[in-house]
Amino acid sequence: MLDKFEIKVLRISGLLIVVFLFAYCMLPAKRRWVTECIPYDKAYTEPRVTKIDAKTYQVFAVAQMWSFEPASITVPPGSEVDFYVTSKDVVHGFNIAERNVNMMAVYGGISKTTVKFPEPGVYKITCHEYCGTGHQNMQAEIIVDFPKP
Ligand SMILES: [Cu+2]
Repeated sequence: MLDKFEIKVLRISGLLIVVFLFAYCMLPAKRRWVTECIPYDKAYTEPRVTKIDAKTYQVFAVAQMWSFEPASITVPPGSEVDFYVTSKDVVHGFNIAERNVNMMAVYGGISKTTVKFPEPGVYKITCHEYCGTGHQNMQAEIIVDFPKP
């Protein structure tokens, strides 16, 4: 039998869950910032950057011990970039701290998110899941810069 205090805690917890789910559902889809999981396809495992139009890019990033490919990505300011991330071996992380990106790179899975880069700069991509002895060196960068004439 539950005592009064336990019932109170359960009610408050349930209420918090309901408030959270309600708030989440009320957010517009664009602000939810949840990584999409895409059905696995070998086409995503080839690292590349594809230009869709002047301001839209697709990056197919592959993580492996202990690097990301492509290691350097250059896009112009104001670009919107779709990242498709997978792994060749173990579980890695894909973190762009300045743009609030936090994804997992999992073998056999594709994680997708869309990020805008309004300002010029160098944005570091780091692995934030411990993946072995070379983990601390696992970095890549996104260079947001105006195209050279
Ligand atoms: Cu790592």
